[in-house]
Amino acid sequence: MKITALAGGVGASKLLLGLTRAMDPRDLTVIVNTGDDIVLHGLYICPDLDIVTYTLAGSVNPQTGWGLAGDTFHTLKALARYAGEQWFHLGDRDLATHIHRTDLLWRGQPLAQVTDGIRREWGVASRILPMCEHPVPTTLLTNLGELHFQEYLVQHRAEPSILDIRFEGVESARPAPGVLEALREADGILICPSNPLISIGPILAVPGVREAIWERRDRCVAVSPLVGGKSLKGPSDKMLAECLIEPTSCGVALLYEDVASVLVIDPSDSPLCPDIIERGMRPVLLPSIMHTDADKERLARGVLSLFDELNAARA
Ligand code: FO1
Repeated sequence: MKITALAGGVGASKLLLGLTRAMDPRDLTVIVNTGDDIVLHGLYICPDLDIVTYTLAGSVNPQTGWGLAGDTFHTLKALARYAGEQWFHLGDRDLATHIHRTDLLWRGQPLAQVTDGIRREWGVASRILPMCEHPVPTTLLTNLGELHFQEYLVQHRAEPSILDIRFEGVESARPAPGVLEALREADGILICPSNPLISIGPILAVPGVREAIWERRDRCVAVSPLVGGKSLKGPSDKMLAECLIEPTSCGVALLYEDVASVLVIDPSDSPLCPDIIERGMRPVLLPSIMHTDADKERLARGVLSLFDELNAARA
C-alpha cells in the first residue's frame, strides 16, 4: 500500500516514524511544509524538512524533537561575537546540513533534488518532498507587527496575538516535482497531526494540491493535533482560537472537511463525535498521544488498518 503524508515538523514526525516501522518505508512519501523556511546567516534553513529527515534517520534530538541528538553549539557561540546573541539555535552538526543545502541551491540545484540527496545521505528510505521549490514564507500579522513564523514561534515564544496569516507568494508557487503524482498514485493520503493553520495550511494552499486531495477525499485520513482542546505540540490551540476557529478537533474538522473523509481523534474526545459527523467527516477513535515509540507505532498501525478498510470498501 502506497501512502502519501502531508507533514509539518515535530508532531508529524512522531507518526511518520511509527509508520516507517509499521509498513515498508519505501512505500511512504512525505510532502513537507516549507512555509517555516528561513534564511539566517546567509544559510537556507528548512526546519520541517530537516525534522522529518533527522527523525526518520533516528538522529533527531529526542528532548526537543528538532536538531540533532548530542549536537553542540560552538559555532553559534562564536558567532555571538559578531552578530550578538542568537535566538534560533543552530547546532554545529545541523549547520553542516544548512551549509550543504545552501551551497547546492546557489549552484542551481532545485530544492526537491537537494532534499532527496540529503535524505539519502541520512539513509532514509521514505521519499521526502518539499511542498514547492519556490520560497513561500509564512508571515503573521500580529499585535507586534509583521513577523516571520520563526520570529513569532521561537523569538517571541508564540506570545503575540495573531491578526492574519499569509503564505507569501503562494499563488504563484507550483507543487514540487513528484507532489501531485504522489497524491494521485497513493492508496492512502494521510494528513499528519500538525498545526492545521501553519503546517498543513501552506501545503494545501499550493495551487493544485488541495484540488488533488479533494478528488481523492474518500482515501484521505487526517489525524487531529488536538486532544481535549490542547495542542499535542506547539501553539495550534492558541492560534486557532485567535483565528476564531474552535480550538478542538471540531475546529480541525472545519478546516479539513473538504479534503479528508475521516478524522482520527483521541478516545478522550469522543463527545465531539456528533459535531464531527455533522461536518461530514467520520470520526475514528484512536489513542493519539505519542510519548513512546510503541505509542507511535500503535497509532500508525491503527491508521494503516483504516486505509485497508477504506480500500476494501471501495473495491
Ligand atoms: N525551535 C525552537 O523552539 N527554538 C530553536 O532555537 C529552534 C531551532 C531550530 C533549528 C533547526 C531546526 O531545523 C529547527 C529548529 N527549531 C527550533 C524548530 C522549529 O522552529 C519549529 O519547530 C518548526 O519550524 C515547526 O515545525
